[in-house]
This record gives sequence, C-alpha cells and structure tokens, in this order.
Amino acid sequence: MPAGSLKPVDPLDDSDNDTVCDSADLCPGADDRLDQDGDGAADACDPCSDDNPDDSDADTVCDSADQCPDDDDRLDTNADGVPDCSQVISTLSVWGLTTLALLLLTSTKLRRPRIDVRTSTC
Ligand SMILES: [Ca+2]
Ligand SMILES: [Ca+2]
Ligand SMILES: [Ca+2]
Ligand SMILES: [Ca+2]
Repeated sequence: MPAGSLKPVDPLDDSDNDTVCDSADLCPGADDRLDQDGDGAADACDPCSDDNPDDSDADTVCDSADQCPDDDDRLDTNADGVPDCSQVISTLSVWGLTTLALLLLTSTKLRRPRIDVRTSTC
C-alpha cells in the first residue's frame, strides 16, 4: 500500500484501525483522523491539541497556556513560579499602589483645615 492511502486491503496493515496504513501512520495506536485543532497532528500525538499553531514563540508552552506570548515563559529569575514577563507587571503594580498610597497620604495632610485662632471664642 502506498504511504497515506486509505483503508488497506490487508487489515493487518492497519493495526490501530484508523484507515491509515501502518507505514504512513503518524500516530500509532490512536486514531489519526481525530484532530480537533486542525493542525495535522492527531490529538493523541499532538503536544498542544487545542492550539494551531501549537507554540508560536517556541518556548515549549502551548499558546493557550502561554503567559508571555512573545517571551520565554521558562525565564523566572527569582524562581517564584511567575515568568519574568508577568513579574514586571506585578512589580509595576506594587510600585504603582505604593505611589498612589503615598500621594493620598500627602494630599490628606495638605488639605487638613487650619484652626483660626482669631475666631476662637474662649
Ligand atoms: Ca493511527
Ligand atoms: Ca492537532
Ligand atoms: Ca509558547
Ligand atoms: Ca511564551
């Protein structure tokens, strides 16, 4: 049977019964016809069965789970489990909240009403 041909005449040439000859079977033991993301890799042999393309930035993290679409998710300088690209956002958020709190405290002190001694009635 030529490679890629459908149902072989000899059933022994299709051990997983997916209509693909063993010599052309890309996913032995599983159905090559099941490919929910349509990328040509059978679901059982597709490392990212929900993604097409699988891993756009080639960092071994599937696109659907990728936290850093244009960066390497494996880079985690402080080893806290948060990729460096997300860490920058977190750091900026903490910095931003701290600055906002300081501004609010400062503005509250500036607006504190002064007691006018001349109008006192003692
Ligand atoms: Ca197969
Ligand atoms: Ca697939
Ligand atoms: Ca990726
Ligand atoms: Ca990434």
